Amino acid sequence: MQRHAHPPPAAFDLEDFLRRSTTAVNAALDRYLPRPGTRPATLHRAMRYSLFAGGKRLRPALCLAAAEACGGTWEDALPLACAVECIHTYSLVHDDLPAMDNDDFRRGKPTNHKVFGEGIAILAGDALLTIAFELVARARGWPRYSHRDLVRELAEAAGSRQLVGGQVADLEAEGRKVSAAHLRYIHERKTSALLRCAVRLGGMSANGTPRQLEALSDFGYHVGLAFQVIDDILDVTQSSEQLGKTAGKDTAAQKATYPALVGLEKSRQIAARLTRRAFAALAPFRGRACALEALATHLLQRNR
Ligand code: GRG
Repeated sequence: MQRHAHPPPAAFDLEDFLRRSTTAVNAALDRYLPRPGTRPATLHRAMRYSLFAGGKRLRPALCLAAAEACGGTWEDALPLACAVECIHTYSLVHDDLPAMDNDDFRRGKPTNHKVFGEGIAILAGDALLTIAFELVARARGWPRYSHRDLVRELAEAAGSRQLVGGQVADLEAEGRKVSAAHLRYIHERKTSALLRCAVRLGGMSANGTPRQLEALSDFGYHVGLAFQVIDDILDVTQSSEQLGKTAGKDTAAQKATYPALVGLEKSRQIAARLTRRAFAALAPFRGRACALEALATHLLQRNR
């Protein structure tokens, strides 16, 4: 019998939560993005093409769930949840470029540069990155967190020491033997930083206390690491159809991954251990973080 990493959250309907959060996020993104016909129309169509290509919307869901845990509203958190999704989508568009991972499929569709050409794909990524900060400016400020704090939070997570830095380390590790410590360094930056940022921004949108923000950081950090370990496992165990992106690319590109370093079984144990650490971080919420708990379980058990 499969042992649970932790008790599954009782009586929380995650499917319903994800359906509602995805609907709310999609509607907000549609409102925030320039209409597809706005000049230059090709650029705006390209931005919308990747943004509405069917991503799982996990980062915005984490942001909204964190806002709930701190007693906030979705309405206040939505601009920030959408900002994170814009950054995430930009990173995927650029990651798929021939100069990077050179991928033809993403979110079950041809990649942005396959449809719009490399030049427009680069610019669509640039514009998605930029609009994220416009969305932060649209959020309200809170007594504990000004716009300056929100901008800094997002910029640090997306910048050269985190997301982009992680991508550089990932590129440089290709074809090389890396230690477990270096692999963690890469995962902290290229994946965990933005998930951590998503939950922190959710907490900030609810004017969360410093203690709550600390707990969310700890949760986001561990859930983010688990997310990438699972992503690496799925790359070798699932089909391209199931994932909506080319499976088996990590092995082909000789990427540094946990399955390559320690094998599948040990990787699964590592992901479960990281998820348990994420659960433990939620203790200060005393049961008010059931959406976050359910999401952490879901991220560990996902198959795409
Ligand atoms: C600056 C040129 C330039 C490029 C930056 C920062 C960057 C490119 C890429 C980020 C690296 C990256 C793609 C990390 C992987 C994170 C990850 C596991 C993404 C998949 O997330 P899901 O499964 O995807 O949530 P969906 O499509 O469902 O949103």
